[in-house]
Amino acid sequence: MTQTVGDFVVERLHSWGVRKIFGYPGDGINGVFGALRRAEGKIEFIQARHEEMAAFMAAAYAKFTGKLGVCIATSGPGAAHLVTGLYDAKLDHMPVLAIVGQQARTALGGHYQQEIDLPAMLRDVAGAFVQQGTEPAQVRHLIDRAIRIALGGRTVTAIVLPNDLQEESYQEPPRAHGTLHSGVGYHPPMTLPHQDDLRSAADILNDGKKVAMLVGAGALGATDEVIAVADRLGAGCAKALLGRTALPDDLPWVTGSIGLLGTEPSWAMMNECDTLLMVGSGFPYAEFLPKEGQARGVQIDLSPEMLSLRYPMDVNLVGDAAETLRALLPLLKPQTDPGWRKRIAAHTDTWWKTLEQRALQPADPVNPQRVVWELSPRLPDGVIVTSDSGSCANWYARDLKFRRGMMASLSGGLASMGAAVPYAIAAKFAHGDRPVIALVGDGAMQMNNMAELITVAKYWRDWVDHRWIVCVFNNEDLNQVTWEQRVFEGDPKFDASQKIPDVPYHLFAELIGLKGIFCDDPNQLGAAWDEALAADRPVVLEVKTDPEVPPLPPHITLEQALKFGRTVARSDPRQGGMLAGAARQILSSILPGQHGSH
Ligand SMILES: Cc1ncc(C[n+]2csc(CCOP(=O)(O)OP(=O)(O)O)c2C)c(N)n1
Ligand SMILES: [Mg+2]
Repeated sequence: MTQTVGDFVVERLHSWGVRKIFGYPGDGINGVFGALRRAEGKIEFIQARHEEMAAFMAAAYAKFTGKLGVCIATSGPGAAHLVTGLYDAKLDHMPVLAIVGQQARTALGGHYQQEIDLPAMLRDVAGAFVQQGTEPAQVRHLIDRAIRIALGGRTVTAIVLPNDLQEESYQEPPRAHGTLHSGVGYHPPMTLPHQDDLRSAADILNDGKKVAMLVGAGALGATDEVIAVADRLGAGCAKALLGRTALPDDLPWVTGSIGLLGTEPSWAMMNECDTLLMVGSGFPYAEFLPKEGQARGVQIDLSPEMLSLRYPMDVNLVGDAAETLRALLPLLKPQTDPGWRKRIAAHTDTWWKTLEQRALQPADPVNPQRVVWELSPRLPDGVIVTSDSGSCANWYARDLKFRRGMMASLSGGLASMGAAVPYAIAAKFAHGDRPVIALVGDGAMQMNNMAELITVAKYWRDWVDHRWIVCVFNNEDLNQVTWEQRVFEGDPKFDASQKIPDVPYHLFAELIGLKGIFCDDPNQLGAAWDEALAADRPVVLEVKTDPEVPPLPPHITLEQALKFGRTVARSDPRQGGMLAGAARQILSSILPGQHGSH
């Protein structure tokens, strides 16, 4: 049989090392799906319930493997569904290729069914490279360029393939004017700053008496190097959300997360430092970094576009985190005064006790912090944890104590709801031998994560390790927004917008052949986690949590406190419970060791 363009696409992807594609079919892309079938498993197709979920999976697959993520969808609605997941990849700098179908070349421009201007639609999200194929001899360089640009630029690219083109016989480009003869392959460079610039950076860091470090996703592969540099400088280190596992949380000088979902010691360290060393992070909120002029700064990032963006740095280094820190280390003088680091460690130690106090506060019925607090010591070695956007991201950011060798991620830059389950599915396709745990709010569950449990039911038997758990925080509320409205806007809870139906998530799990566990007793949480982790199949652990426990930022400004006060003065429908919840949380942070009034 002659090779079709579809066959060639599959063959070329295989030559590039692609072994898994996440997606959903349709007649706009049938020519490639036929080719996938004919290729007999050379590339595994993973069927999601929705194209957006397939794009989240491709993004997460890239995050958890370091390889290209690939997603595929049909023309029109299928391609449009991909877009949010593609933005997730783009904002978190993940290499993802989207392959989408299109109506036949002969129909384009004809207001044809399912015809939308896909290159125009994809222009922003896949702006680094988006092309619609028109000729068989063009397809080779479209694939080669789309993949190389995605990998080289750590970004999203897209190829649009009209369905009649996919069915045509493939032709290699003839040796003629107006043709391209591209090839396969890409190896990322070792990126290292010049020695002079490293010395300038070292001078600043050596001058520092109180060095604060901030590491992000770019430092995930540089754990040893970050530790070595921090030890040499006597520094403390905070972690941006996507760099949550860059450092284990049992090191005393690791202050944990930073930002709205961050910790008090991170906040204090940034306010008191005289020097800032930022590595591989695009952490967005400048108000959590030192005040301008307070600290001298050095930043290391692979991408020049991320340098000196949130804080005006004295030295901006373009480089790979591990290599650059390794090259910097011999230029750094050991810090002789242990005082700064001791202070950070003491504050961090107190903070962990505060978190425990907060987690153990009584609630109605279960304190959501305690759900994560109880999970923390039970995290299995090598676990991959994902979180959705919502109040559980606070507990994910603050309360989990990650150890070395674990992985974790969420939709960081886009902070989209609905990513935790597809991320957790992709984690299994990336590392089938590792246990996976997803933390998800009930709103995000209803939005799309619930349907994606059907994908879990379809595939879990293929996974070497069957431990796959989604923990649902059933608070019948879009709680993160409820609290944002209260604290930042001074608005009371708006039931029409915030309240969501109570759904028996654990029973849905049972209905589709997974295990369901329900917990509404804080004293049973530990046993519930143990049961989930010992199960012989994927589990939905549904916990009935209290929406009146505030996901408080690490510090509350006076202005916010005043707005909060005004909210309470107006009639919030949950005034009593909320006040009690907030008071308990605040009291337990001010007076660690004391329990707030119930
Ligand atoms: C796609 C999308 N829509 C809306 C939002 C805004 N948003 C952020 S968190 C949140 C509420 C999430 O509710 P739920 O999943 O129930 O978690 P909870 O905060 O109640 O724990 C909303 C609406 C978003 N981040 N993403
Ligand atoms: Mg909720």
